[in-house]
Amino acid sequence: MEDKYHINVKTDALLLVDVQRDFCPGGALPVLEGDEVIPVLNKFLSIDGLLKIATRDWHPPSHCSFKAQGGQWPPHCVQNTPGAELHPDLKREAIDKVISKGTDPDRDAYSGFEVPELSEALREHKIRRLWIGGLATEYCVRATALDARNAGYEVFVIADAVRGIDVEPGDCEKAKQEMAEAGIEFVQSADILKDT
Ligand code: VGL
Ligand code: ZN
Repeated sequence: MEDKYHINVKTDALLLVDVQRDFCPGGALPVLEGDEVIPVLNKFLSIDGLLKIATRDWHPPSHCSFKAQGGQWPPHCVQNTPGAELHPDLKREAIDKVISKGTDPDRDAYSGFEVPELSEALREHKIRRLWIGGLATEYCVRATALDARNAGYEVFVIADAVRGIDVEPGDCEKAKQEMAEAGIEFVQSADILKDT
């Protein structure tokens, strides 16, 4: 196996994007098969010594992205509601840090890098590479991965640990192409975890 698909716990971090109840089946803005990312991500959450950071969409009740305010989405991930919780099947106790985004009522924030705390934590731990999984592929995963790349990180998306919404058919595929063109690699979890 190529070395680059080995996780190096010293300089790599796992970044989980918005693995919340509302983005999973039964939630307010469900992503098809969104919960299927959970068993895959739980394997990465079991890796000792790896820095594990999760973002969560954490909106005030009258967030600008909600339809009542003229936005695109049904109300979702409203602060302190059950739908905003990280999914209970996720190995939540292994997560080192949870970063809330989308908290400003007047601004959407698809990327975790809009919150300075994320870069600060990565810098503090001298992280150089990110393994990213979560929801949704063409929104928050895309925005987070592209920002990470622009910030100079080496970025891998765990291909079987992301799912998208596809508001228009092909949206997900387009986002994947865009990420690939930015130098982001898509890797199957089995190829990463083969010999861990
Ligand atoms: C997201 C739509 C609205 C996401 C967040 O996490 O991808 N998508 N808010
Ligand atoms: Zn949102």
